[in-house]
Amino acid sequence: MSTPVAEQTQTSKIAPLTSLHAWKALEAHAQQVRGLHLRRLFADDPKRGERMTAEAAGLFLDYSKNRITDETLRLLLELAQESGLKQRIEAMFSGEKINITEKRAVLHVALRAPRSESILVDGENVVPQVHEVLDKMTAFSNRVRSGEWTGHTGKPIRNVVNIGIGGSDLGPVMAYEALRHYSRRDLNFRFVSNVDGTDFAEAVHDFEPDETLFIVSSKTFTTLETMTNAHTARTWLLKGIGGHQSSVAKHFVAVSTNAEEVTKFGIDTANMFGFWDWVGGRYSMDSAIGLSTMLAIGPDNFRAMLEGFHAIDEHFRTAPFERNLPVLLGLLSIWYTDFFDAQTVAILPYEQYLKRFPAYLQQLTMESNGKHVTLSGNTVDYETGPIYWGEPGTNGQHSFYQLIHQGTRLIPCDFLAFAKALNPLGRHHDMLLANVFAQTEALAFGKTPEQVKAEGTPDWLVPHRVFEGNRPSNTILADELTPAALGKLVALYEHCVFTQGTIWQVNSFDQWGVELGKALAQKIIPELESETEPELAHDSSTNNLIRRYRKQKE
Ligand code: G6Q
Repeated sequence: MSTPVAEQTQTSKIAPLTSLHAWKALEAHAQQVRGLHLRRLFADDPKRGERMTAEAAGLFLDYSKNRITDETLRLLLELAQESGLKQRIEAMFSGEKINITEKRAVLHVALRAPRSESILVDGENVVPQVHEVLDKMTAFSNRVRSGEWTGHTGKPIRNVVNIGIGGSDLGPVMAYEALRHYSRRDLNFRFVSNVDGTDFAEAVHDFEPDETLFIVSSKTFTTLETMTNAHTARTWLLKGIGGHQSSVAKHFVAVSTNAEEVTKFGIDTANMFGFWDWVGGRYSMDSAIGLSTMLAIGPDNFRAMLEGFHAIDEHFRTAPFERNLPVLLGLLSIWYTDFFDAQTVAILPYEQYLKRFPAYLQQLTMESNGKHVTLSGNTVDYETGPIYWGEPGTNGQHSFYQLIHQGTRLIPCDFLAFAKALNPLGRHHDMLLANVFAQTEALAFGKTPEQVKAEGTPDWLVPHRVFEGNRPSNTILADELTPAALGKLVALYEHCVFTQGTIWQVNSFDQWGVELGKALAQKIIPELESETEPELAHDSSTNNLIRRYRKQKE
């Protein structure tokens, strides 16, 4: 049997990462650079802050405050070349089945391809299908937003509840929060994901069933949490509307790849919005999974978001690596993860609307690159996906920034900010941005004992008030948080993840750890629910916890 092309691209042509010339050179180079301070690097090159920048589609990246020299960059770029990044990008964009463990193409880029483009999967152009679904979403959104779509009692929809989890929740929640400024304020949007009944109960507690639309978002339509919440929602609706089964069609729509299960649930497939197995959950916020986003911000804004995504897709595919934003971001994170033992990356948006962006990126990055086996099935002997985390600024400054400034760990940070405020209020925005610039400056340059003493600090207090500096950060500046800007930012990180995954030689597109979670509880559920004392065959701790719970819940 011949090896599929995608496998050849990654597994047979590329030598193990640590045997690559650039990798070995980086190991040696890291020893020399480790002792270099950003103070020195900036002092030696007065133009560094202007030179080490790159711009694409209105996103400006300043990466000068990183612990790198021109040589570091040269070697990292060589690593990208040697790792076959260019070929791998082409393989993704041309629909090759690069998700080898699930034998699937990876084509979230097709979700934002213009109508005129052609992307083939198994010989079929998928772009027309993408636009067909977008058009269906548009027609539906217009009907709901105009009040033409009415509920069972003839009232227009005022409340929209997205039921989904993981990739079918985090993107919709993040996008709704991020683009709230553009959303219809007379429509309420809520998101139910957790199987904890509180999530559903709180989401609907002030809603009238006959004004509420549920979007059941689930690629597989079999996910325990989502299906449990969907059934609870149906019961809630029917109870509130007097048990009329026919009301389900007016109050439930589905976003799924599984028409059979959607029909079984009782949703008419006419009200089902499809997507495809080549869209991974965490890469799906711009597919029909974004239906709640479109309902909130309207079809035109949704399409503007897609154009933003597409602009960065084109940039990623065509820009030389030394000016390629996702490639640069990806390479810098590899530099710290593998050569500085950094374990995390902090995402710090100085934009209140992006408050869920770090949570969104946690899934995108950690589910994609939280892998320890290469595409050829070997265990890696280097670190892969770092932990992504963060909070919006300036709030984080009053809590965990202490550790970033003066702790013992190296935490590379991405600062995100916008030149224009969506809610300009007095001096607020200048203050906000002043904090971004001040933080990156303080992290990089710190404060020496001499400077602290010169401020009149008593000797005993000096060590406590010294800031070593040399803490790396990127600053990403854009003009204004528009739908297009959000699309650009998400695509930037999607392709950064792709760059990392390619170099680490892992499959960024499967999630067997998540699949495990989906199966694990199934065995225990009947043991918790059974009327009679179940025979338990777990370890003694799990057996004991189950018995205790059964007793306590009575
Ligand atoms: C995403 C993951 C995972 C998935 C959820 C929901 O990449 O695969 O987070 O999105 O488990 O799955 P369903 O959409 O099938 O319900």
